[in-house]
Amino acid sequence: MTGLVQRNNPALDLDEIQGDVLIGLQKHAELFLFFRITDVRRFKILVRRAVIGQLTSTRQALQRERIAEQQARFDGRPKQAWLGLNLGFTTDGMTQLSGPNRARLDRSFELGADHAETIAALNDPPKVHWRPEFSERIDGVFLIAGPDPQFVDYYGKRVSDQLGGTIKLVYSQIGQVRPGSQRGNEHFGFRDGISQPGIRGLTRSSRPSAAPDQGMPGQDLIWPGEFVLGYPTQNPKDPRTPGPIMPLPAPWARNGSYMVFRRLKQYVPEFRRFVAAEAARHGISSELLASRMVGRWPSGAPMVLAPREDNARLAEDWRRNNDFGYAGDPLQHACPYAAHIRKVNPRDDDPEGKAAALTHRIIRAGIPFGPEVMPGETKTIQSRGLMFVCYQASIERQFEFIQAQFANNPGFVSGKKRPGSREPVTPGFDPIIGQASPGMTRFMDEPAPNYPYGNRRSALEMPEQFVELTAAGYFFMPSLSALRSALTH
Ligand code: N7H
Repeated sequence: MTGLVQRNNPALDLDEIQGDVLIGLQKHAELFLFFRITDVRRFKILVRRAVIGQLTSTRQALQRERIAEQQARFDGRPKQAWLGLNLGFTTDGMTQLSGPNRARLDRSFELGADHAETIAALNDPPKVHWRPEFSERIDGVFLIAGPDPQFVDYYGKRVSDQLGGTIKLVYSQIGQVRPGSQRGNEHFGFRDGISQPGIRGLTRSSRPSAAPDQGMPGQDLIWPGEFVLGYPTQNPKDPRTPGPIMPLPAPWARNGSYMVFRRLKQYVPEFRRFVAAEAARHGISSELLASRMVGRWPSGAPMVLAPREDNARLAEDWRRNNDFGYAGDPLQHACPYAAHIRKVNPRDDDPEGKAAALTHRIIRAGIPFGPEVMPGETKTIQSRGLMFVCYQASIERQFEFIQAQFANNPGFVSGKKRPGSREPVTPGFDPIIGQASPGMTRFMDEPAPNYPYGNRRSALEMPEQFVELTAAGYFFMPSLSALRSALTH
């Protein structure tokens, strides 16, 4: 077994875990190829013969990351045209490979993203409103990452050719980083990819003696079993000591991970118009209102550290841009309780406690899709949004918990009181990704600031949804040796 050991931390099988899971494939463009297996026997042979050797491991992704960081120090842009290739299977795909009596995996995975029970639990739009291709059976997905759309398109065709008619392409979509000054931003114009959990055994502490439990300042180190099967998980009572290793459904499941995929369409002109009108009504700037909905400014500077105005220097400083909690803002003066980042990662504000909050973390690896807003596009004409991807060891306790118990739950975070009173606060929905149950209108508390103090009550009603689910899937990302042996023999 090979691995990277750090203090008492677990050694990770870097050659076994697929590269997108913990590190992320290097991607300026990424093709998602959703397919159905049409000839299982030949598919297995061809995967073994032609595909497995091309799959990107965590070790490769890590090496590339280090090279890219070195190069960025010189002239800002990586020079290599790296192909990143990963492969995952749905529950149907796993059954194709291993037969109907196969071992059962995570409960939510087995149910599937498109099951009526899942849709109801997450307040997702009914399947008839999804991309029509998702009404067909989907067995798996290839993630093909590279420097530009032409490159990933070329390699997508090559992988399909190498599988020589043993798969049928069901749906494909290319994601791409946004151009020019919007590079690194999602379509509403906010910097993305700042806050990710650190991984014990992989992420180095930037201050090993002062803060051994953090990677970069503010980045909690999480036990790898939260994201990869077969390792110690978080202990919900103590963030430092490991929790149990979850029992494996089968020996080959070790080093596998669950990927949640969601194609989230963003209504950008509609979002801008709504924010402008509501900001005017509340007597604040559009930028301030949008930032209070997100919890960070467009540059990425966190509201908690920069409550009045954007601060690009703070945003670019990796030692400061994620180093905060919410305990110092108990009355939501700086950042509303409902702000997207405060909802989805409550940090030290979670009533369950900080250690328990760390059992609901995810590793995000999405990419924007679709064209830029065209001049004069006052209503969304062309589809654009986020190919949202996240990894975890339990879909139920991680992604689904965040979506259902935090983002869609107006009562979360609970236990808050109005300043100087005992009146309880209902924070409202996550204004970015929160989804109300049918017939209910989304709202959030305190869109207008009371910074540094004050008692002006304000509320925002959001009859429109600015982020709309248009397709979803749950995938198992097996280890490379599971793909080489148990799943393809
Ligand atoms: Fe979110 N946005 O632009 O508003 N997200 N997100 N997300 N998100 C984050 O910290 C956004 C979505 C998380 O640790 C930032 O990297 C948009 C889903 C988590 O403080 C911004 C969409 C889920 C974090 C956005 C979307 C999450 C996070 C700040 C959909 C899970 C880290 C940049 C179109 C259910 C929070 C950063 C932390 C950050 C936006 C989707 C979760 C700007 C537009 C579906 C855990």
